[in-house]
Amino acid sequence: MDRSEITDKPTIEPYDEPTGGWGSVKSLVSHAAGEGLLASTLWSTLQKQNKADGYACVSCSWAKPAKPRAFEYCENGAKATIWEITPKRCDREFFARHRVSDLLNWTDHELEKQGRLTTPMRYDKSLDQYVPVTWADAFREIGAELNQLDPTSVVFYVSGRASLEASHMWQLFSRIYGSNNLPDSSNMCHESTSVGLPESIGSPVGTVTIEDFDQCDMMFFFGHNTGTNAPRLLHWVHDARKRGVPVITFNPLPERGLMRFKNPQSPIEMLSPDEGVKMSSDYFQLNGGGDIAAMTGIGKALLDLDDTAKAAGKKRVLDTAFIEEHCHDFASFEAFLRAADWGEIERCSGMTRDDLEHVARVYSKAEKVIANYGMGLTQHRHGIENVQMLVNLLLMRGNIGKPGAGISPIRGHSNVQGQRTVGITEKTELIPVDKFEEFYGFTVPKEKGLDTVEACQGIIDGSVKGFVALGGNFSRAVPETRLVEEAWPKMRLNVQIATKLNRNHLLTSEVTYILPCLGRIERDVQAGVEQTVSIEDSTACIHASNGMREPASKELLSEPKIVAELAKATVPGRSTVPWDEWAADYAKVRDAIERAYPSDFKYFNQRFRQPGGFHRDIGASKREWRTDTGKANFKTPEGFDVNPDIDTRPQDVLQLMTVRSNDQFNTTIYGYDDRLRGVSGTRMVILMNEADMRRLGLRDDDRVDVETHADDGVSRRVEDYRVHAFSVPKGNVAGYYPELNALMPLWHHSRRAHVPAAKSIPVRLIKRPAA
Ligand SMILES: Nc1nc2c(c(=O)[nH]1)N[C@H]1C(S)=C(S)[C@@H](COP(=O)(O)OP(=O)(O)OC[C@H]3O[C@@H](n4cnc5c(=O)[nH]c(N)nc54)[C@H](O)[C@@H]3O)O[C@H]1N2
Ligand SMILES: Nc1nc2c(c(=O)[nH]1)N[C@H]1C(S)=C(S)[C@@H](COP(=O)(O)OP(=O)(O)OC[C@H]3O[C@@H](n4cnc5c(=O)[nH]c(N)nc54)[C@H](O)[C@@H]3O)O[C@H]1N2
Ligand SMILES: [Mo]
Repeated sequence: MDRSEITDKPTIEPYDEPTGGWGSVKSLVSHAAGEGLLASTLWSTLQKQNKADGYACVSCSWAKPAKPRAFEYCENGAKATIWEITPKRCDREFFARHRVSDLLNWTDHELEKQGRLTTPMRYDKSLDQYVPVTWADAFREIGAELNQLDPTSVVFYVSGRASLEASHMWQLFSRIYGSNNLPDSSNMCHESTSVGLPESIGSPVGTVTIEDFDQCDMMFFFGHNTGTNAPRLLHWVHDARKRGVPVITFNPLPERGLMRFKNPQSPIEMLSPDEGVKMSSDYFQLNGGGDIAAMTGIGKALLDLDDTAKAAGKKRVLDTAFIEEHCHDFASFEAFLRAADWGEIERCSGMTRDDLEHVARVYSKAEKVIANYGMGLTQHRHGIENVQMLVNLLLMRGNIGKPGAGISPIRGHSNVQGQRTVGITEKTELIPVDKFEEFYGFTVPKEKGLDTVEACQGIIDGSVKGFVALGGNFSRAVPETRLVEEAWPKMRLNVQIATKLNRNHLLTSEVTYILPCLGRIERDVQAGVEQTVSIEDSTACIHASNGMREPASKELLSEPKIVAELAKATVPGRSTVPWDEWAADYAKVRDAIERAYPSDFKYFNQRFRQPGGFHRDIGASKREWRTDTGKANFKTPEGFDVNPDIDTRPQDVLQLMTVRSNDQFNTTIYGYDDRLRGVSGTRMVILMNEADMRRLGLRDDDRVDVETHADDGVSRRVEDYRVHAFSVPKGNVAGYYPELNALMPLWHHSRRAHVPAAKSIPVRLIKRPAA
């Protein structure tokens, strides 16, 4: 049951204030008070957030500049900090008071709200309770259990927060044990990027640095809610707008952050009565899934401009020298653009030809262009094609591999990008197999492991028997909630290394453990010495992170320590990895990372503390194309269809995008307000176009059940949502993740990349009789 609604009188009203501003300050103060956190403690902690001698924020992955602002944090980063340093404790007394079957009726918010986990716990089936266990017993039993299982039937999930050190150790442990089943949250997030960009430009990550943001003369934003999910980036957008740089945004929803912004760190702006800076010079509410069509229109209009320039003997609009020297197969792409039909482009994108031609004209005048994007592009059936299409647009005008320009996937979790860099992947071709085998004297299993979608499939069909998680809330984040939750107890082993209690911990298996760990903001002392960890941000820059707070409990162990102990208990003597030495001194893990990945991590220990961190070696940003053709590849999409394999023609089928509120971090729900969209007091709402409401006989506040439109024999339904008119294109509806994941079919994912297509779920609304 999902009791996400906490007030009887939720409200949904237009929110006209800019992002930042006093609303943001008020929200922070009330969150700190709600957690019982002293304001002085919060402010003294925040002074160190994203500073070279401090800790890397546990919220988003946006870049951390060498010269930080006095307050290099944002409303949502501060909320994440409050949530981690809360004085509340979910301790052994809590578990003694509550049965697991009762806790299963609690909301995500109520569960995490109990505070930090303090003690290792083991599930006791006869009591239906978690009971305390010693670390030694936990490691011994988990090791013995793992050795009873076929390694290929065990999944080692990682959420994107764990450090480079913990992540590198984790994947070695899993592979020595015999499993390449290393899905991570990236599988649900930017995997469309990780598959799409290498094919296009030979780099799995973006090509921009923050210096590029200072120099660009135009920016695109596709499908990213920057004001909520990477708010610090707004400072760079703000600066660019003050320089007169055009920023053109494509998003079905009117997201405040990219409309108006007031810098909460600028007293002058805060005190001025005006409405804040207009962040997007043009904001287009295109159809959900309409991006390929829109980008085709822009590309087609660029060709027209180029034809005209060429005929008049003027400077070409296409960067023909770049295309000639650096690109492969422009001809097929050009043919696709020329053949595309404007009527079809307008219908699929929901934009007019005039608007698309306007965008092309603005783009044709800019010399240094950055294209930013988020889940609005990656979480679709054609997620890869979306990403590659955006690269195509940049390539047409030579906007990759020069200062001030490039492709900018805005990553999610604070170290999700880095985890891939140091070996977290189910694909063995992406890791230095020979080196691991040579350095540590074991044989890396060669068959591909399970990604997130495949792991869910295995849990549902019973072939996955064990699940070990380094953070995250897997069952809640993935599609097909009902089937995954029903199948979970059939597994033999469930081990969750975590900081806060969540629903996945309550899906018990035969043997179930919660292992509480230090958070990144906490001091981590090993062998008497304070340790530093490291993370990679969205711009492929590696930073040090030093914990500063006292640990939430004396019993907590660090993630590297837990991984080392699990490995010692499970695979003793099966490799020469010096687990104890590594757990006692993380600098040694960094040396090991440098040995395995010398070009990215040269002089790792010497460089990672420097302000601003150091950059990885990204070939495409130097116009070295590490692709199959040795050039940047234009990739031609198949067509514009959002749901190519579902018949969405029936009139009552709507396309649901599941998004984050301003009051959550993924499955962590801080509260029930989404201030920037004017929603307060509820998460159980479907935002929809007024014309669709009339057509379907619905009015504001009517109650509906929502059902997935799919012909696969599985029933998927959520109940008792309220509908509300909102500014969203016809045919599209929006609501909140993770509650709506129950509607997402497992097979409904980005083709090839397997990112669940959370932004284009075909649904029907069924009106409930008035209560
Ligand atoms: N405070 C906070 N910060 C976070 C997170 C959080 O939950 N809270 N999560 C972190 C993580 S893991 C991630 S991955 C990122 C996520 O950051 P975002 O990528 O911003 O994620 P979403 O909230 O899913 O929002 C996606 C945006 O895409 C738009 N959109 C939906 N469908 C389409 C479409 O078809 N086309 C276009 N052009 N736009 C579309 C939506 O309206 C929305 O504005 O944020 C990270 N940072
Ligand atoms: N429908 C829909 N589904 C989605 C998405 C969507 O937009 N729509 N977005 C997808 C995306 S982009 C992502 S990234 C996934 C997120 O999926 P996950 O990364 O699995 O989920 P989180 O909610 O970030 O995980 C929260 C839990 O992590 C634990 N935790 C927090 N800090 C730490 C720490 O320092 N160490 C450890 N060990 N544990 C810690 C806490 O116990 C907390 O309960 O969800 C995906 N699912
Ligand atoms: Mo993510």
